[in-house]
Amino acid sequence: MLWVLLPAYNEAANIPPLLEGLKATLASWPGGAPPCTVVVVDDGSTDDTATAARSVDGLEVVVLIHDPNQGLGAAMRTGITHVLDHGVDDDLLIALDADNTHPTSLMPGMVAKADGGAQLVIASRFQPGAEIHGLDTFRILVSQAASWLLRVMFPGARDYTCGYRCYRVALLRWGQDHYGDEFMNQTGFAIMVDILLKLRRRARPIEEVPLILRYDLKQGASKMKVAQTAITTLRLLARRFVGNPRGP
Ligand SMILES: Nc1nc2c(ncn2[C@@H]2O[C@H](COP(=O)(O)OP(=O)(O)OP(=O)(O)O)[C@@H](O)[C@H]2O)c(=O)[nH]1
Ligand SMILES: [Mg+2]
Repeated sequence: MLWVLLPAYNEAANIPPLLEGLKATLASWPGGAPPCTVVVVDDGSTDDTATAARSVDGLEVVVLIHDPNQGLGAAMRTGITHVLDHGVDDDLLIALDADNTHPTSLMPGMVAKADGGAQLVIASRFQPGAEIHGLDTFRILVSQAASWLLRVMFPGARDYTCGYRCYRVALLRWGQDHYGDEFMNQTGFAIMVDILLKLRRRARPIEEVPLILRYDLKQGASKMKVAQTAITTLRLLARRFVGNPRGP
């Protein structure tokens, strides 16, 4: 069974086209699609994100509500906890941004790699064949710098910050059992790096597929606070690097 997790903050305009894309992906899945449940975490949106998430027929969609807004990390924690509570170890969880920048057409390739034995598959901007449409040069440079720094400090992956990932539920359950409350304790964007650092040895070898980033399809302005996220993430890396993180 496939769980699709969408953390969503003011994504009412982006969720319907994303879910229509998911329906098309499932309909044309090579060899037939796995049963799929979508989990949308509406993170205290002030628009109609929850209504938009329920507006598409033909998909099983669970909407979990945060009120008020708690941040991407808290939204991920709520969604992953729901899947751990309702799914089984053999299930797969694909998380992606709800702003329609991550094409669902990459999912069959990610699931094929997971079925081939990978416990963690990342849609990566740093694999041959990756394409970035519509993102400004500054953001591209920041993500390249982050990738370079993280690869040097914590080898094992190339794209540490992209949220488009496929996890075997057993791997997430291991993280929950091993780290307890610390597993998903980052409330903001830093959760993406943090989870990866916590799982990376257990998940080895992490596989990546080339990401096609469709930033040009995103409706609405960027909500990412680049400077604040960079500072929080750098602090986290320093702590992890110096503090000898727990892990196998
Ligand atoms: N910004 C923001 N996003 C959140 C929050 N909670 C959940 N999200 C969702 O987290 C995902 C990633 O956020 P994005 O704003 O797309 O982050 P990004 O892709 O790094 O940057 P932009 O696309 O430029 O905004 C999206 O699906 C958001 O809707 C929150 O509190 N703030
Ligand atoms: Mg985005």
